[in-house]
Parts: sequence; structure tokens; C-alpha cells
Amino acid sequence: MAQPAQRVDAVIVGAGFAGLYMAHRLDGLGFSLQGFEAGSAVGGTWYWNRYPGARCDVESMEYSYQFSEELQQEWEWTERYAGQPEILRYATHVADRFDLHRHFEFDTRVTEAVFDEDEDVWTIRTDTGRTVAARFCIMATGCLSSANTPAFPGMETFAGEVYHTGRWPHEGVDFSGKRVGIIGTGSSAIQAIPVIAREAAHLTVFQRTPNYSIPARNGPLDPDVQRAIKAEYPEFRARNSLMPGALGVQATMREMAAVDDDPDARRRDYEERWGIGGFAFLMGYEDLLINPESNDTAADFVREKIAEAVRNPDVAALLSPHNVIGCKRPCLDTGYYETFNRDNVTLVDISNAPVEEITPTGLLVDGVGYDLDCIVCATGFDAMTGTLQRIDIRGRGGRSLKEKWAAGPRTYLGLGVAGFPNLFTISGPGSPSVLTNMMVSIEQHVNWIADCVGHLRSEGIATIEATEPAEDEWVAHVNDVAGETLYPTCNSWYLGVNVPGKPRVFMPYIGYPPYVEKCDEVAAKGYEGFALRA
Ligand code: NA7
Repeated sequence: MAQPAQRVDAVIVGAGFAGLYMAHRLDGLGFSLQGFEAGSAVGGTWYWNRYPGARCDVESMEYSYQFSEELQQEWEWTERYAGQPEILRYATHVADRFDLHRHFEFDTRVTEAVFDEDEDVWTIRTDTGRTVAARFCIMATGCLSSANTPAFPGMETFAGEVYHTGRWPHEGVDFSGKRVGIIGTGSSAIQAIPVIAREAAHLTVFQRTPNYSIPARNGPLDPDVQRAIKAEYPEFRARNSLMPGALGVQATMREMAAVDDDPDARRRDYEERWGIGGFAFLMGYEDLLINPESNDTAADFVREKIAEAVRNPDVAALLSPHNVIGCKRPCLDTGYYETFNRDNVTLVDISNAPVEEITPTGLLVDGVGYDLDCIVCATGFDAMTGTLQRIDIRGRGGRSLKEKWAAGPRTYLGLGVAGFPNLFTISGPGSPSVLTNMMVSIEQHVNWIADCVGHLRSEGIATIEATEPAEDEWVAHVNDVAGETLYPTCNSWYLGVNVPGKPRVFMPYIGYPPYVEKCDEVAAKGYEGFALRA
């Protein structure tokens, strides 16, 4: 076999927010590194998800890096929730400011990562024919980066254009005068639908499961608010990191069960939170995702709001979810339900009769044909494990990660995997990741990994590897915690249920901020649960 052309201390896969900061930290520690990114530029999620209306659901003052005081002071956000173009500008600014582009090779997808047990080295190969040998292989591949496009029969026969929200054309799409069909009513669709409806001649929404959506109440960010936060940004960040999910620091929380509150007071509270907008709506009572009766009080409130917003009661009923609110990541919207009052918008329920076929002229459901010029698949992602499993990752004994995870992901802390020494997964399954403000979780993981590899270097340690018992215990713990909540009660991508054939396992860890303490404790005890070999 040809010798690898390049040897580095670390390979980083992905130039989203995780990969960028990882490169910054490792470079600062003097490690040599090579990054690879499938896209043509930095930004990760915000590079790919350019669909109309794409916007973050975490407020911009919270959804940003905190590692540089100068950066957080100088960057000016313009809206309460930043839109995709602004976040992408921010990612580009960070890469320029910290000179990070030079670490990455773009338009390059990593296809293979193989561990050599004799040399303690990873060999990483790409679809451009590059081979790099590295001591550490760091996956900064994102949790929602493999688009899920269901194999609808006849898809290839469609005469018009088919788009996926997570792979949106960079030049944008002009829907004016077009008959557009959108499949899916998750977060992406709920953001895109009001925007597409204003542009298209007609929009038909194909809904399998209705979703709860809370008004974002987005708008220009008040300069006084921005100034006040910046005046004490480190303290603001510190408070934020103590919130469950590291977000919503402005929201008030009470240690109280929703069912125990006086019904009028509870209603007033929901009304107030609905008016404020955002995830604060689900942060008022501590048992909303534990006690079904408490959860019903919030779900009933939203169903009432849907009935008020949508004029046609049949349409309102179809848009009203009946599962647990919050067991799927709640959507934040701007005028979503009201969009169904428009004459040019039709809702088609496909809960009992799925999309039968895509034909040259449109889509067939339950024997009824819908003529369309374009189809938008807002059908989500093979979340958390999809991207990692698309890379042929092989650890000790040539064992593949895909094989190891056949019954669901197994990690220790979502950071390391037994049998895969010196492999790190930033915001990997088994970590709080998608249940948190990703920016905070990313920084926490990157800092932990950077400190860890720095420690290994100074102690002359060649490999770090999660032990089987520590991993078994952690996997069981992740499951136990999820089992005590209402999260596993609905078919969410947290459970992998949206992808046919994927094992039903709750993948993220519910428990931020205690998780951070656990990671710190593990490090303080000499990386307890990991085997360190000289
Ligand atoms: P989601 O939340 O996974 O939503 C995907 C939507 O597509 C959802 O409504 C699905 O219905 C629907 N879907 C998926 N497959 C099909 C098929 N085969 N037929 C019909 N409908 C289908 O993805 P998003 O991109 O909206 O959001 C992902 C995350 O990004 C979000 O949570 C935020 O964190 C940001 P289902 O509910 O499965 O019945």
C-alpha cells in the first residue's frame, strides 16, 4: 500500500462551528492538523440549510461563540434570532478572524478512517484521493448533516425540480408563479412554508404528523438589549450555562409541577410566555416533560391557539398535534398557522395514506393526483449517527463503527467509543448536543478534547480509549434517564424513527448542565473510564 503523503497530529472532519473551534484550539496548542470539509466553505449546517426562512431557534446573543471576548463584543447581531445568511456570515468572519480557512481542504468528503493498532495511527482517506495519517481523528461532523430524502416511488420521473431543505441551491429558488408541494411539517417546513406561500402561485403541504409550533416573536434586536448583555457578557454566559439546555437565560423558571398550579395562574403564565415567544414557553414548569397531565396543560393551550389562528376548523383540527408537546424539538415560527388561512395554501393529510407515488406531473396520495411544478422535501435528517456511519470508520481489529452501532449508538459521554482509540466525536450521540444550545455544547466538547490531547502529549500517552464497562454504564444511564421522561413517547428523530430501518434508541443525553460536571470530573480523575496507554 502506498505510504500516506501527509502525517499530522490530528485530522478534523467538518468545518462547521465544531470543526472551526477545534482547529483554533489545536492550532493554539501547537498541534499540526488537517481539516476536511465536504462543502465549498465553512459553516456546516448554515452552509447547507439555505431554504427560505431558515433561522436559528436559539437567540443570537446565546447562539454564538464565547471563547473570545473581543469576538463577542465586536460582532453585532441584527435580529433576536439570526437568519441563515447572517449566521453564515458570522462563521466566515470567525474563520477569517482566527485564520482558520488554511486548516481545511474544502469540497472534500472523508470516506474512510482506519486505525492501525501497531502504529497507533489513524489513516484517513477522502473522495478526492487524499490519504493522511493522524494520531487523533476528530469528528466534527454535526448532528443534522445527512439529509433524509425518502425513496418515494417514481421520484426520478418527476418533470419539475425536487429540492431538500438541507441541500438548498446556493443561487436560491424562484417560486413565483409555481405550484409547489412541500413534504414534511418539521422545523424546516414550518419556517419555509410561510415564506414560500407568499411567493408561490399555490403551495400544497403534505403533512404526516402535525407539530407544535410556538411563535418566535422574531424582530430586530434592540441595540439597548445587545449593549446591556455585552456589558456583562461573561456573567450572561455563565448564567446561561446553568440553564437546562444552556439556553433561555432570560426565561423565568419555577420549581413547580404544572398540574399543581392554579389553572387561572397557569393560563396567565402560558399566555405571557406565548407573548414572549420562543422556548421559554416550555420552561415554566419543571415537570412538563415528565408528567403527562402537566404536559397536557401546555399542549391544550397550544391547540387552543391553533384553533384561534386557523379559520377553517377542519384545517385547524388537522394541524393540531396530539402527542406530547416537547418530545420532538418544538418548532418556532413566524406566522405558520395563519399561513393556512391563505387561499393559495392547501393542507393534505398523509397520516393514513402516504405519498403513493411521484409522477411526471406531481404527486399521488390516496388515488388523488396533485399537479406540481416543484417538490420540496422538508423531510429531515439521518440525525446524530447518519454522517458518522456513512464514513467507513474502523477501530481495533478492523471492526467498523457501523457494525458496532448496528443496534444503536454506543459511546462513553458521547465523546469516545470503546475499540476506537484516539477517535473523538464532538456532540456525539450520548451527549446533550441537540437538546441544548449547540454552540455551548460544542465549545464544552472542544475544550474538553483540547485539554485531553494536551494532557496526553505532556504525559507521553499514546492512546486514550473508552473502556467497555464505562461505555456500557453510560449507555445504560442515557437510556435510563430518557426512560424517566416523556421524550421516548413519540416518533422523533431523537429516536431515529424517521429513518426506515434505524434502531429505535434515544440518542441524546438528557442532563445538561450536570453532564458538564461529569465530564470535568472524569478529566480531573485522570480520565476515569478511559484507558490511557503510554
Ligand atoms: P424533522 O423535524 O425531522 O421533520 C421532517 C418532517 O418530514 C416531519 O414532518 C416528518 O414527518 C416528515 N417526513 C419524513 N419522512 C417522511 C415521509 N416518508 N413521508 C412524509 N413525511 C415525511 O426535520 P427538519 O429539517 O424539519 O428539522 C430538523 C431539526 O433541524 C429540527 O429539529 C431543529 O433542531 C432544526 P413525521 O413527523 O416523521 O411523521
